[in-house]
Amino acid sequence: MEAVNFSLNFTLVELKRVNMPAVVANAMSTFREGNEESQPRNSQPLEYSGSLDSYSHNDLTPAIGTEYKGLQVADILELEQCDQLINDLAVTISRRGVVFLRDQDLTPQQMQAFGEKLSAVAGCPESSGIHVHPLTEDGSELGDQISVISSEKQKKGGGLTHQLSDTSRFASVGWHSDISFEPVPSDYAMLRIHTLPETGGDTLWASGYEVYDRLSPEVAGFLEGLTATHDAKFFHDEARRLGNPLRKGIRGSPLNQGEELEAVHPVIRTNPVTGWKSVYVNRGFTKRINGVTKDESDLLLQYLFNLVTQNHDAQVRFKWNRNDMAIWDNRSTWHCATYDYVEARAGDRVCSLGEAPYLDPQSKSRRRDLGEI
Ligand SMILES: O=C(O)CCC(=O)C(=O)O
Ligand SMILES: [Fe+2]
Repeated sequence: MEAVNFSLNFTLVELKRVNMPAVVANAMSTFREGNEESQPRNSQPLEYSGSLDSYSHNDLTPAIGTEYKGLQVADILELEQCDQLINDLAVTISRRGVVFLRDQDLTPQQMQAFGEKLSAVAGCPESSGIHVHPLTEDGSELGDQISVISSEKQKKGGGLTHQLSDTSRFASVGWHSDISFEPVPSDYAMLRIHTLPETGGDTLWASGYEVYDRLSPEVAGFLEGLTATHDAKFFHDEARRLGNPLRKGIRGSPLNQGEELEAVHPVIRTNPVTGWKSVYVNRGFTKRINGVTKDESDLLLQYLFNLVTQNHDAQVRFKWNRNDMAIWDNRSTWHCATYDYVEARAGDRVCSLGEAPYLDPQSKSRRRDLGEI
């Protein structure tokens, strides 16, 4: 059995930055993982300018989640200072993990335009666009880049909870970060629920920054040298069950194609918008921590998943009203739907792609950066 390396002497995967000044290229060379064809455009965290301060808002918990009232995304798209507002929204979403915008009057197409703009303003690589889910049907009603979240599909065995499979019946089985099985996964995702039951169907989010801050420096340092394999091979079964062929072409980035549905990412990643470290493994897609034994991997993953599900002070639970929209940063949060209702529940969803995940060992813990520890 190979000894587990608890020291900080990890092999660095060197990143070469194309067309970057030498000083930045040197700084980038210490990054772990990442991909030179899919790097963030900003080399420093983004700054908040204060343009959203005049909108009524409140933090739903200290760790995660901010709600805005009276802010209409469709209006922002038309304003002269659109880019500044979207910059501040990106910073707020990335810092707070998830933002809730009540009662949004916008079409799925406006949602898509907004998703593209948000991701670009936040510095996604040129090669990243809106994701096309591998299960999206060809010729879908709203186009390839808008997914429909629907309880009817779920009943046919769709989604992460595989209701037709012999799987755990713990509600917490559904915690995930969107599409982490792609080499270039999501930066932001947004969901607007337009059809909902009288009660039930809440969604929960948890903070990857806060979970990172629950680790001792020793264990955090150890995990910072590791990668994990994320895998969505179960989508092959699901595609068969739903009778749709899997999408094997480009799914929003030239790096996301084919039928492998598997990717290797650092266990701890840096969010380029905040510069903060986050735990990046999830119950839905992460199957294996690499370079350790299977037993060690199972133990480590279970521990990290427990930190997500058992720390309700790292979570926020959102109760939807009709046409509310949530926008979250998939690099630094997990989320979990609640299937406690029988009526119909449906909404539209857009998921943009960010950078290939990387770890900048110089990046900070959220609490340390905020002066809380
Ligand atoms: O239905 C929900 O509440 C969440 C669905 C989901 O996981 C997503 O939109 O990414
Ligand atoms: Fe999701």
